[in-house]
Amino acid sequence: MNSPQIRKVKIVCSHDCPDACSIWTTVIDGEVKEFKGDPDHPITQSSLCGKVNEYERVVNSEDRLVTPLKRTGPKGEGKFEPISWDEALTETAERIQKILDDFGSRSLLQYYYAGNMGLVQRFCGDALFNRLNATQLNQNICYYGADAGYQSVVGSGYGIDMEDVKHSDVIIIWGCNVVTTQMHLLDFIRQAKKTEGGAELIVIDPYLNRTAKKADQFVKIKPGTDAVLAFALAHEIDRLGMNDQSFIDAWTVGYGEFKKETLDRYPPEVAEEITGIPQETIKDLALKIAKAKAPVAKVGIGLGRNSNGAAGVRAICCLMGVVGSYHKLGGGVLYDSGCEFRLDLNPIKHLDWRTRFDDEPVLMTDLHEVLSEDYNPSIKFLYVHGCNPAATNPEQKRLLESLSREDLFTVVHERFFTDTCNYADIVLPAPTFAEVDDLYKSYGHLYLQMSKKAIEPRGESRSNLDVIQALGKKLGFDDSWFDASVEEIVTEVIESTDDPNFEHIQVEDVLNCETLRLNIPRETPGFKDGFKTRSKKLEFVSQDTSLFEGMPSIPTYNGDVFGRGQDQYPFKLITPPAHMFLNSSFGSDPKSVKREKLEPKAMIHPQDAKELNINDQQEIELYNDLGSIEIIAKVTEDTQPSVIIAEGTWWPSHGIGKKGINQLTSSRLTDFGKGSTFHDNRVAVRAVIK
Ligand SMILES: Nc1nc2c(c(=O)[nH]1)N[C@H]1C(S)=C(S)[C@@H](COP(=O)(O)OP(=O)(O)OC[C@H]3O[C@@H](n4cnc5c(=O)[nH]c(N)nc54)[C@H](O)[C@@H]3O)O[C@H]1N2
Ligand SMILES: Nc1nc2c(c(=O)[nH]1)N[C@H]1C(S)=C(S)[C@@H](COP(=O)(O)OP(=O)(O)OC[C@H]3O[C@@H](n4cnc5c(=O)[nH]c(N)nc54)[C@H](O)[C@@H]3O)O[C@H]1N2
Ligand code: SF4
Ligand SMILES: [Mo]
Repeated sequence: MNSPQIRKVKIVCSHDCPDACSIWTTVIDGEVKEFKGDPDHPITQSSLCGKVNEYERVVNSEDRLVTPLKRTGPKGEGKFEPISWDEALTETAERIQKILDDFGSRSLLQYYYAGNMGLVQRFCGDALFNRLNATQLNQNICYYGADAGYQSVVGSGYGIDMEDVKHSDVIIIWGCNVVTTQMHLLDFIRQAKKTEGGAELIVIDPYLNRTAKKADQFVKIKPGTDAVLAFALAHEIDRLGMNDQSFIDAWTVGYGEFKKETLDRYPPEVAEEITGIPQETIKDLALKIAKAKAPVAKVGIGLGRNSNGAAGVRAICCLMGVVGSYHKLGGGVLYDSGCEFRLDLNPIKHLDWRTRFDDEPVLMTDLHEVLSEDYNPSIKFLYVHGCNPAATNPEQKRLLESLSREDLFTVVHERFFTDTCNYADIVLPAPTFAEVDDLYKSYGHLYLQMSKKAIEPRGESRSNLDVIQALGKKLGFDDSWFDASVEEIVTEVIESTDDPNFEHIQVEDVLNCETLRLNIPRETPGFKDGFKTRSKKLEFVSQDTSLFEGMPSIPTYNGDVFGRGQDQYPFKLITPPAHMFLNSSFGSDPKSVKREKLEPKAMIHPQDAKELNINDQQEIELYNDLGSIEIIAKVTEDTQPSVIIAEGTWWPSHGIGKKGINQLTSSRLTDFGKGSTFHDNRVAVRAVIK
């Protein structure tokens, strides 16, 4: 008997998570058997999250799609039969050609997101769809609100290296469930706590999430009122004369006006009324921030998913400026490092192939409308990859109706048969990240890393690049790009990138899959040499309001914008991620589903439960103008009165009555930045009597 062939291969996790972990896989006789965190990666440091630990169960799952499929029943019903790749690609290409001839390029839409964060696999579809001049997509589903709030004050640049959080003495996690959504930050928080004096960890959130359970202080805030808390903290710091005036004078603009127009209106007693936080707590917190040597605010993307989301993040960025935290090692605002990876992606996306720029890209959050019958131009061809809109998009009821349109030809490229596949005409099988080559940046840390496949794609699955190239060739395109390998494309990306952060990065090192830190000095505050705004200063008052449509020049709070006039729906509904899912990924993985207690739940406060005669574990109905769902109640003081928390974007098909939480979420946008508002919904609640 031959002895087994054992190989260890270093790869990168492709899930939409800021940690972009480096992983050692063990391959035995061509099958992946083990996933271990890379001990040498400065962020991964040997550990993987519960989702990707034992990821061999996902790669080797019996549920993986392994052949192309063609629909045989009505849309939505899920009846399919296997077909060959040649049939699938030929039919898809013929459809594209016919639609182009009959309706023009505006009728084609590529719909994708970050199911695979690898730069080549994620963005390669752009090359083909730019070539075809298809309708463009504005990818606003995730972070646009928070981003706009951040950029309006400090510009597009990282504020602090996540590794430097170890130098902070007051760590405020503000609207971010780090334990679940960015777990490797915890290592640096632990280090900060271990130093002499020990850092204090404060969590500000509407509910006691997993991170809040680990905090020294938990501040339970009414949803959407963060701007007011930040203003009141700054107000109090200013009243005590503890603002950092020399920082303000040297590095900021507009403080006087900001103080007069905004801060003066929000003393702690006014803020108590709006935020639900006792004024003593606000004063105590203000003192902690003012006295801290290096206070840091870790701002979550989730914080931005509110009608006041951009204003909230903006106010926090201003608050941290009042105490000059940005120039203190370990201090500042920790938000997103993705902006530092200014790679030239044209070799992947080929925007230069597009010749038509005459219409506004459609918003991801409007997909339900864009695919509807009366939308102009009528979309006739939809190509979905790296996302599961039937589960993760807002206005689910209307979206599923739109996806059911018989005159819409839909192709879904997927690893698993998701709910979106139910609405496809053709389903194509995709590999996991263990089966493809790619280049990865991160939106949490500052390391670039390439990953090369550990095993061949399972079954007949083919990578995004492979499928897009094959489809392009069927459509008659013969540029060399349609034959290029991932390595060749990555080489071109690195060679054509002209940015100081990449100055020292060599193509050979990238291709050798080394973990490469950007050329950003260690232990140095992010904005040491100036902010990334046009004025180079921190802008308490915006010097360029044209940056974001609808942005007022001075930070403001607009009240409960969404709730106004919705008294018939007295509860606020927040829908944050589940610990064991990644958006809707892992939604069909038995280990994850078991750890998430098998079914979707909605947290409701005991006070409300009593009033509505709702018992723990009882079925309840949540409803509003958009839709309704039945869900199991979890009666708990972790939430607050009038606030329902439903963790996890479960697949609709796994919910009672096959309806998901996004039946209740809307396509309303943030105050500015055009972000999604998944955490700002109004619903009514009633017990289901059986
Ligand atoms: N395990 C896991 N990890 C993930 C994901 C996942 O689904 N599962 N998703 C990934 C993706 S795509 C993203 S974008 C990130 C998102 O990760 P985060 O930035 O952590 O954002 P969310 O988890 O959406 O929300 C974080 C917290 O914001 C709180 N929040 C909601 N509204 C408000 C408010 O008005 N004020 C305050 N102060 N807090 C509020 C929520 O209650 C929640 O606890 O996580 C990534 N990581
Ligand atoms: N209610 C509510 N809804 C939300 C959110 C929320 O907090 N609450 N969060 C929102 C946010 S922040 C985001 S980012 C979106 C994310 O929503 P989606 O972008 O839909 O993300 P996932 O649900 O993880 O779906 C990713 C899909 O990509 C597939 N995939 C993975 N790798 C590949 C590959 O290489 N090729 C192909 N073709 N497919 C692949 C996976 O199998 C998976 O089904 O959801 C949003 N929806
Ligand atoms: S999902 Fe995030 S934490 Fe888990 S392995 Fe992937 S990158 Fe790491
Ligand atoms: Mo996201």
